[in-house]
Amino acid sequence: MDNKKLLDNMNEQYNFELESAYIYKAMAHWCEINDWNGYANFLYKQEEEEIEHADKFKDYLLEVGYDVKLKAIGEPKSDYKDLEEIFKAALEHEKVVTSRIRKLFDEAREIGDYASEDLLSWYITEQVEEEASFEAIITRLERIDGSISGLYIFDGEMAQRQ
Ligand code: OFO
Repeated sequence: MDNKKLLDNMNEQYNFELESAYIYKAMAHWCEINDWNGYANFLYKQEEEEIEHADKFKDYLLEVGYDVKLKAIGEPKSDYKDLEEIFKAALEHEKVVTSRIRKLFDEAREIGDYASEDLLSWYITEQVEEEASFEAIITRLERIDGSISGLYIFDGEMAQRQ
């Protein structure tokens, strides 16, 4: 592992964050199509957050003189059974992100790249929040257990995410 390889891997993660945004956008579309506008709002905000995560990598890579590259993004899953399936898929996705970030952090540490390590530690903290937020939603949906009135009340709360 050298610095160039680490930056290549961070460029991959830049693209992966954009892919995350695309996945959440598709989930939000499913919610809107199924008239769950509050859950859709939450997921569109999540999409925006992923773009911010992506841009943080992009800004850093440009700052250190790396030739940032965009890659093709695959078609995201668009067919879901219900809201629980969506948010469980989101949590699983976040777990993948967490393991990728940890791997990058280990690589930065291994080569003594303090600046990259510092940037990646921000993402490590952010991932704790990301996973906790989806876990809380899943717990709530499990408690609601398919009750339409419960789902509507929660939809109203999800509409509040700024
Ligand atoms: Fe959802 O944390 Fe970025 O990808």
